[in-house]
Amino acid sequence: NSLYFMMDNEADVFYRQLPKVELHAHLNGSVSSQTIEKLIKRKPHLNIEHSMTAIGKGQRRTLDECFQVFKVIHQLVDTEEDILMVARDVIREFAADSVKYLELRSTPREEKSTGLTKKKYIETVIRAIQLCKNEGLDIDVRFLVAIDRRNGEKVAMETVELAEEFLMSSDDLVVGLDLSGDPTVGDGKSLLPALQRAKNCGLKLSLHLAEVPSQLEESDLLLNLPPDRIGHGTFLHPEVGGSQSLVDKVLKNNIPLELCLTSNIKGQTVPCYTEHHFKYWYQLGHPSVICTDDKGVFCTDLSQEYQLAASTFGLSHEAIWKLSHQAIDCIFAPETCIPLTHSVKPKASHIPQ
Ligand code: 6MZ
Repeated sequence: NSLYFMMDNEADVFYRQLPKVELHAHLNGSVSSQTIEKLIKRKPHLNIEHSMTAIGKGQRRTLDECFQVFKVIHQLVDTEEDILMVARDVIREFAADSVKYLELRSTPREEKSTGLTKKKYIETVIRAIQLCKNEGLDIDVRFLVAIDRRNGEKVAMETVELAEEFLMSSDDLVVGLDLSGDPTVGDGKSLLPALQRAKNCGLKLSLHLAEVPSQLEESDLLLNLPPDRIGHGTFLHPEVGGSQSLVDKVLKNNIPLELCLTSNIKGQTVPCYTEHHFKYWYQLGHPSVICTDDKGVFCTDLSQEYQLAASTFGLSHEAIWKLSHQAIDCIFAPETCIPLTHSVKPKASHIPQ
């Protein structure tokens, strides 16, 4: 499969220049190799090598091994200063890839040894977003506070309460909540009260659903909320062991899917690009948004993900424009405060014939 050997970050100019919307990007999974180098220099005593923080070209890992990689990165990012640098670098990199609207998500962490608190964590990400805005970068950035499912219902509820505070005070920068973390750990059902509370207070919900086959019962319950967007949804449809009733719930509520091709291949939840569930949902005409997931860990970027979708599924440049443009309908920022239609809307003259 020649696609498989595509050089990292090699997307051609059409995809690079395409104005894009990124809706599924975990902050600490998005750290580039350049930023990792800076972090390693700051913390030489950890003896972390770059090979421990990224899954390179042609490599695959089990999903479990992917989650070990995040633990290594978390060791490198444990102060306010680190978070500020990481968030600014990640935003600049997305902007340089012609991403015009970005929703970053991250799990607030507390680090007793450095004095980092969950509240400071969120404040620091917000400060990074504001600094990037002041720099004049052509990108509109919002933040989703993430719940790591392995931490259980109490932490989930505390996270929702924290997110609620920022929903009121962050000038519309905090717009929602993400449920993520190792899908083989924890119980989504027990998190329902926290998620319901988040929904009731106006936080938009993006939930990782059916990322692994064992999550179907839980996904069925979580779909009843319903969430505003679904992360991955790899095993929802009947062709891969899901069910028509799960698909019907997604269709009935018109819940967009955030689809991350390289992540699913490298994490081995999907056997090859041609079998990616993008095909199933795209053929149904269901809102499907191409995203990166963890551009640093999986050595990709959004241009490359669009190019992979195009070459795998035979999509024309025009179809790719449309796909990218339709992502605007799935963003969480309130419509009143986005100048997006100006910056993202493709001009007809830009679409190659
Ligand atoms: C589920 C994932 C993920 O929050 O420290 N995360 N959760 N599935 C995935 N598919 C590969 N990729 C990343 O970023 C890292 C965290 O994001 C979640 C995990 O909880 C991971 O620890 P933050 O910025």
